[in-house]
Amino acid sequence: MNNEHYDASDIQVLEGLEAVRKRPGMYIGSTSEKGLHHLVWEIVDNAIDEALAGYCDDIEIVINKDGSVTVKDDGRGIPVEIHPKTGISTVETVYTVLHAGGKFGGGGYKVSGGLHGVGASVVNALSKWVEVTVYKDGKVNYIKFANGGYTIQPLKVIGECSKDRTGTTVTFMPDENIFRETTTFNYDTLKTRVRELAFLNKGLRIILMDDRTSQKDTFVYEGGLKEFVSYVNKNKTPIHDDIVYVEGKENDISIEVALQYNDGYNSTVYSFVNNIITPEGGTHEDGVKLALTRIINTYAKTNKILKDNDDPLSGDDVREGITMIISAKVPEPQFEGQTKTKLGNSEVRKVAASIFAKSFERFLMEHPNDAKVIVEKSMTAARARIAARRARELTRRKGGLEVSNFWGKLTDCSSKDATISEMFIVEGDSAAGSAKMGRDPITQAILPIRGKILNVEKARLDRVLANEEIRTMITALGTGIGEEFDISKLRYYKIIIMTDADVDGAHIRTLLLTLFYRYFRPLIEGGHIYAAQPPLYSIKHGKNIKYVIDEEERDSYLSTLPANTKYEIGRMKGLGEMNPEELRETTMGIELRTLKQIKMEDAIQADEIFQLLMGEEVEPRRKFIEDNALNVSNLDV
Ligand code: 0RA
Repeated sequence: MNNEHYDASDIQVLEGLEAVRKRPGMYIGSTSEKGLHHLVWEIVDNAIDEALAGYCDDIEIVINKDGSVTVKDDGRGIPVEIHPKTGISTVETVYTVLHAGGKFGGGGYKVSGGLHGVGASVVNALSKWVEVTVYKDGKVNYIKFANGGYTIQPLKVIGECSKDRTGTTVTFMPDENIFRETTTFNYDTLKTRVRELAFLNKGLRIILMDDRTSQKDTFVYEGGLKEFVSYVNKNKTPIHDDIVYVEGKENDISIEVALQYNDGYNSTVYSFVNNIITPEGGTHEDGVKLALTRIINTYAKTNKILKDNDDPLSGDDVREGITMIISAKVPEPQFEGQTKTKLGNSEVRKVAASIFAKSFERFLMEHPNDAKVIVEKSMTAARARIAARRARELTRRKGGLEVSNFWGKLTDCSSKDATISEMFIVEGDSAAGSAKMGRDPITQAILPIRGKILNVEKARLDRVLANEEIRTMITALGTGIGEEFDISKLRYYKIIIMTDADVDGAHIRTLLLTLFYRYFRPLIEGGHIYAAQPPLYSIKHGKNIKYVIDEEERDSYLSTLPANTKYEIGRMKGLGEMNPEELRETTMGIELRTLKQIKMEDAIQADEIFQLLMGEEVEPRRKFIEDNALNVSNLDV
């Protein structure tokens, strides 16, 4: 450390970074793989801000051979002159003073990065070393930090460059003492987000490179959100050709929307604020949805498609089969909601609604054929909604969504405490029989299902509700479905899918996951859905028998046995062939079982994969299977 360079005020600065190192989770969410990748986004956000301000067209992100990451932009370059408040260069200030980011840029800077946006100094605090090079005014400026933010080389000019060359290049090496799980960057994780950022910032070119593997991708979308919608719809069948595209700005709030309808029944709406996804929606999304419903109703009435005594089309009706992406840029976003991902600024609702309404109304007038298809789709959805309501009212009179022989199907647990209760959804009657005898009757309920349930990806709500098997499940879960879903009524905190370890079992599990994803998503988000892991092999040696769930576990267990041990490996058959004790010991009992918790990291990717695996289009599915077949071992025939 260069002592001469530090004075009393620097002590405070370093205390700030020390606070980041003590509680990294407060600044980057966690120190897991996700938190590690967050470092890249903090740096990239700064470059994107420079792009949004109109000074930068190209961003390059490189995973270097040594595992560090470089982010290079062609913006104006971080200011290098002495900062009046700190007495050190502005670039050093930005990298060493917590929360310095926006304040030092002056008016208007820092639109993006709304959620965490704490920036460069946090990355510095959590890195082994950071190098920053600024190209500006014909000079190449260089500064280096190490060991969590200490300046080991104060800013100095190390060369000259052409007067028109400007920009900032940052390289950082994450600190393995902070990121104890992993410090290895994942190319595909970066790629997904980089593609999204390119969609969200039209015309911006982002190059992603991996020097470890020589992979490289360039993302630039002149069409912005319009191309984002095409991308999301790539495995769906659109019902009109022209994508609706709206862009506008009022009172410093920019709104951009693109949408297109497909022949499916799901509504896929993604909204963003300052480039950050808002899974809980908020005022920007509300405004656009309100306007969509209003304009379609007005159009349907004016054109006498909707009669005077018809019920108006509901929000759900006009969003059936829609793919819509909303991107708002808001100067001072306020985030609310459980996960702080819901936009709260009330002024945005009106701006979003008015900008969208004007353009969408015009789109419908100028594209009468598209308008007709869209309105008719909404009308059909409304009819199905009314039919579904009648079906529900009918069954409700018989008592809830109850199915005639429901209580004969479910073997409930005796505890009424949902937090300790588990429901096993079990494939096949004989497996369910063993499960009933092998369970803990106080906390474990058994619901048998017979083979393949309805694929809800290809059915509308009325058909889903008419399906016996699914109704049994809804009654058992207790939460209700669709508009009536209420998580506080959940009867089991763990819902465990228990299917055979073969292809049919995997298919049934996927069908169940599709149902949970489309109709009970909060159960996935809340971590309530699990997959049981029935063993694939048994290893007998002497009097011992050990069950393992895959080849890897088998081999690692075998390697622990003394060299001359005699053992016998058995391939387990289906769940139905295990006796109750085996089932309890290997798969159900909380002492020895392993459960896989089903998680959803990225809603956009999850949607894509469900559509691909379960949707109407066959060709993309065939291709996916072909591309992935080599990754699959152990295919039962
Ligand atoms: C504030 C003011 C100016 C540039 C920047 C910030 C800036 C910051 C970053 C961070 C990464 N890349 C960046 N590029 C620019 C303008 C300074 C001037 O006009 O001299």
